[in-house]
This record gives sequence, structure tokens and C-alpha cells, in this order.
Amino acid sequence: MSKVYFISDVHLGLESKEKEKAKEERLLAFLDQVMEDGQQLFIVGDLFDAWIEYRTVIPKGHHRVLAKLEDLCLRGITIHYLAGNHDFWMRDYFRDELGMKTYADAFDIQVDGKKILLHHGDGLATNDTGYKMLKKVLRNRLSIWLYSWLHPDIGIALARSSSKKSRDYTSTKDYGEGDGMLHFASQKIDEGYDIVIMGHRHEPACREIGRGVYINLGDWISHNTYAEMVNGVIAMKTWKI
Ligand SMILES: [Mn+2]
Repeated sequence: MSKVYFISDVHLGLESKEKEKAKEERLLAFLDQVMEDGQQLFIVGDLFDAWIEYRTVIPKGHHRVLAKLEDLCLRGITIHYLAGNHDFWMRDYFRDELGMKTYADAFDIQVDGKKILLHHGDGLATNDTGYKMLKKVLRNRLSIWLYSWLHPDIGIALARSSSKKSRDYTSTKDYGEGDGMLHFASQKIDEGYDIVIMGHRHEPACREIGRGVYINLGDWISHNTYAEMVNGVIAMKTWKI
């Protein structure tokens, strides 16, 4: 049997200590499940609420999750980690220290005969030129290089507070982001993809479009949703523990 898991928008570090503790337990249990019967795990962005990685420094915390991810890799499970808009600032840590495959941008892959496109989902809103410009600036090599000269205590604190602002900003406006994503997904399915998987919207969705499927993975803040593909058949699930 072939089994592949997909998850996104866990936003580790977002909420109160107690809520984060409970979320971490849920996620560790989920990762144990992946270890038991999965061959691959796709993380489709925003695993962390604010990941800022320096050449020699990573944000404090999350060590149990990081260790578990490394365990999975050591057991031969392939973990694909696509950066989202809250954790795009990664360097080589996940790849070289933990053994994961990392992707800065949307990518496609063939699994069990299915052509799958993975895209975090940010920047697809039809009328969000503001964010699209911001994305260019944030992901620009020069701004990353300049930022890297900030002391980590300052850099990480800044990232945490701006991540909260960006979420407040995004949550106050839903001007067709979902439509933009759906439109993008149907376009890609028309082009020949079997499955288009996104996150970012924090609203789980699973829709058949023509001969393809569009999945939005939801989040692990209030939904605890994920997708699993068994022998080429994909389904949305809710983690119940
Ligand atoms: Mn996101």
C-alpha cells in the first residue's frame, strides 16, 4: 500500500503557551501516524508562524517537532517542505540538518501516477497587488541579506510581531482570495494536473473540477485537517486526537 500525507498552516508559535502545547501534542501524534504507515509527507507551507533562520541561529522552541521530523527522515520517509508566507525565510537547516527536501516556490511531482501541483496559495488573490509587491520585496535577496545583519533577538521579535500584523490584515479582508485560488486550480487542472493542493486560506476544501481535484488543506489552528492519498486516491481528513 502506498500512503502519502499532506498538511499545511500549523502556524507553530502563534497562540498562547497552553494552546501551543496542545497543538504540539496533536502534531506529534499525527507525525507518529505518518511514521507508522506513510512513505511521504508534504508540508505545504506555514508550519511555523514566524521562521527566521540565520546562518548559525534558528528560533528557540519547537524542538520536539524538529526532532520528530528528523526521525521520520531517518526512517526513510521523504518529507517535502514548501515554504509559505510565514516561513519562507529558511536557509539550509531543514535540508542539511534534518534531511528534508525544501522548496522556495510552488512545485509539481508525480506520485502513484498522479500529477500533483503544490502551491502554498499566497499571492493568488485576484486583486491583491499590495501583497504581491510586498512578496517581491520580502523575498528579495538584498532585503534578506540586510535583515540577516540584525541581531537574532531583534530579527526574530520583528518577524513575530509582523507575522501577527499580517494575519490580522489578511483576516480582515477576504476579497476573493478563495476565488483566486479556485481559479488558479481549475486552470492547472485544465493544463493536465490531476491534483492541485494549497493551504494559506485556513479554510479546508475539497472540490472535484473536471477530471481533477482541488484541495485546500485548511489549518491546525481550528480545523486540524490534512489530506492523505492511498494508492493514488486522495481524501480530506480531520485529525481527531
Ligand atoms: Mn499562509
